[in-house]
Amino acid sequence: MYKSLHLHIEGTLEPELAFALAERNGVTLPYASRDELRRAYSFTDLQSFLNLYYALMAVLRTEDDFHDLADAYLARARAQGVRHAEIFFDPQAHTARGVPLVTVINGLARALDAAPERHGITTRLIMCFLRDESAESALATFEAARPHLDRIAAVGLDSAEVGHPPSKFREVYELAREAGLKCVAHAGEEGPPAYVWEALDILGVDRIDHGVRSMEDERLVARLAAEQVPLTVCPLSNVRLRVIDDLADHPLPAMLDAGLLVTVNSDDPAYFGGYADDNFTAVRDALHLDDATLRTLARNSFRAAFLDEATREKYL
Ligand code: ES4
Ligand code: ZN
Repeated sequence: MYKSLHLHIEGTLEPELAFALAERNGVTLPYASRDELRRAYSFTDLQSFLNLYYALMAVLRTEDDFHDLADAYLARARAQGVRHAEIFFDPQAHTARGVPLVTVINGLARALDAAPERHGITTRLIMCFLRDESAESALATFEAARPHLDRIAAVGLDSAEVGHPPSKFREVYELAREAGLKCVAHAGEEGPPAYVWEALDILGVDRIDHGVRSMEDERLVARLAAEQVPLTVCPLSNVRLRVIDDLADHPLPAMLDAGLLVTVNSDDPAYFGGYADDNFTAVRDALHLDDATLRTLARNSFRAAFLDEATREKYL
């Protein structure tokens, strides 16, 4: 039974749904067919992926679109054994296209509210700021979301990492924490270990998303191990975005050996070749993980989840 702690809902948009929503909304995609679109999924780095990820979002326009996207994800996640999902969304990627924030949140929330009954999955929603946009834009997004904070468990930070250090977002994280939200941030995916230090020391995050490049800094590894800071690692993502050359070379075993609280997650499953169980199966086979290690990974995601006491008991 899996907990999914690092999943971008926009990254679950499968070509089939993209074309269906394009037709429903009268949006023309620059791809003739689903197969042609799938052929565009050969990425050279994070930015080459983000270009397609943002372009395809053009099909997401109405509250029903966001509902249908999330509902399709939840069905697929449950089929892969996910029982709890903490789900990122990128409000600025939609408001910048003229889709109101309330449309996005209401659509997602309608699917998430129905998820325990309909799919047997509990959920949390994590609102991410685009780090390649300005600090002012993040602040404006947070203020616009204030009336909806009862639906949001945490804030996060994603998009193009290099050149956009966590320190840029000190103020908005302070406001989020004051409002009672948990804090996470992508750091150490393409960016250097210094960005992981900043996420910890300046943003005060409760988890690091990715964090694989932390392994380049011994002192940082010691800190992450001592404080048991959860790291949401995404193995298939790392390979597809060329953060790691080959799954067989993934630092996951070294991270576990160093005593880090590592979890396995799927990131943008429609783009990177797999959902939760696909990621677990891939690392198990490529890295020859034994059953005890797989159990440790499952336990870690339980420890790292933002569960309230009642939900936690349910999963004990
Ligand atoms: C993302 Cl893999 C990854 N990294 C950073 N930002 C993202 N947004 C969606 N997927
Ligand atoms: Zn991510």
